[in-house]
Amino acid sequence: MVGQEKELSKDQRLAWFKDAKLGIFIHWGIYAVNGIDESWSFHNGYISYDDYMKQLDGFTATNYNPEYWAELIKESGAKYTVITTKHHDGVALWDTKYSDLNVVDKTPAKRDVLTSFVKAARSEGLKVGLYYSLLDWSHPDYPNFLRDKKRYTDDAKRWAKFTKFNFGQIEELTKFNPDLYWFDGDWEQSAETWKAKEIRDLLLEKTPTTIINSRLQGYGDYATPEQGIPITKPDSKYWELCMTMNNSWGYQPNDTNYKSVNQIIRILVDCISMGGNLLLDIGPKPDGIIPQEQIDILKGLGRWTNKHKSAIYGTRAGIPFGHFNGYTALSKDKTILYLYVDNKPNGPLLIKGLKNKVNRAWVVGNGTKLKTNVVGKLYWSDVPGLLYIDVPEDVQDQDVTVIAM
Ligand code: JFZ
Repeated sequence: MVGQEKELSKDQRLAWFKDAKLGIFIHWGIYAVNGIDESWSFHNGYISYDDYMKQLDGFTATNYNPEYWAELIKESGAKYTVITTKHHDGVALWDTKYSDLNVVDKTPAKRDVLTSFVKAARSEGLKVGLYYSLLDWSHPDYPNFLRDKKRYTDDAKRWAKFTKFNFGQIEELTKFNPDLYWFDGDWEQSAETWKAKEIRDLLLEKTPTTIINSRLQGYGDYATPEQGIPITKPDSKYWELCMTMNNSWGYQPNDTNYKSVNQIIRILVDCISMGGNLLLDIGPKPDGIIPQEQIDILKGLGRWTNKHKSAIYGTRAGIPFGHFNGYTALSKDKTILYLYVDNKPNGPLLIKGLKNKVNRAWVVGNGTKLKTNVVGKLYWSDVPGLLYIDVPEDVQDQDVTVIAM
């Protein structure tokens, strides 16, 4: 049609996402004040709604340094970041004109903390994703409120008012031109009730390059398996595992059950080997300080990702498990096979049954050429039956050694 751009294909829009492999999720909200579950704590009755909302008075953002956040996220090796612009509690991090339940009007922070983060993240070259809860347990025209307590059922007028509000806030977010939308809370209504298709159309009209997660009732672009390590490859070309560092999304000082850097690297490698991304969550304090344990994890990850760039970004899922006792991935052009060695090998690595000729093997991050020993090579072929690779101790990584071949 004349004067109309052809819509970008899904593959074009998701190309950067497919290559990104690591993103950092940020759950920042008033729940960090008491260090309790985001939104769910009042929904499930662990705290009254009014007491939950008293946390507004403690959200100061006094030490909030969005440039530092962005630097740290970049340093971790992440290519994108997703921030909670509004969780189920309805408290917006930006200066929304559709409700005064936002950190500008209702907290001592007294300012929009979202705009500055988006700007800082973009200047670090990070793609920016906005998390937005479709359901809003604070809005007087939203039907569900506390568990077992409903405001109304079947009131088309009130739902229409809520829909107008929801589209208003979503339209405000489109002004950021997000690279990604991360919807949540879709399970309480149907696609038709949310007007999920209209939401999708609006987002793509405003930002034709944007991508949308799966929690938009079937109108998303990629799958979002949550927590629990994906045991098998998700049935989707594009996916992202989102995961906490401890057991909480937001800041909870009592939760000290952090995974080690080594564990997180192995989970990242698990995702990479299956062609997906890891979206790793941090939960800053109400004053904007990122807890030290989380900083240490981001930096620890950064040490490993920085050393192994070629074996992370732009890679594709690896070969079937039967060939190698560990995780593998392939380069985009499928000429390089990466082996992730997540324990100290007690002898040479064994790769079996490859159908390709192996020219050389080396250690990613320091380039050391490795000795290979082919056993069982067929007389009429260059293809090895059993291929042994020696990985001397002094070239091994403290966490996961990566061999390229
Ligand atoms: C949602 C939120 O309710 C939660 O507070 C947090 O923000 C998390 C990232 O997302 O929780 C979900 C959503 C979907 C599933 C599980 C928890 N799910 O599909 O299994």
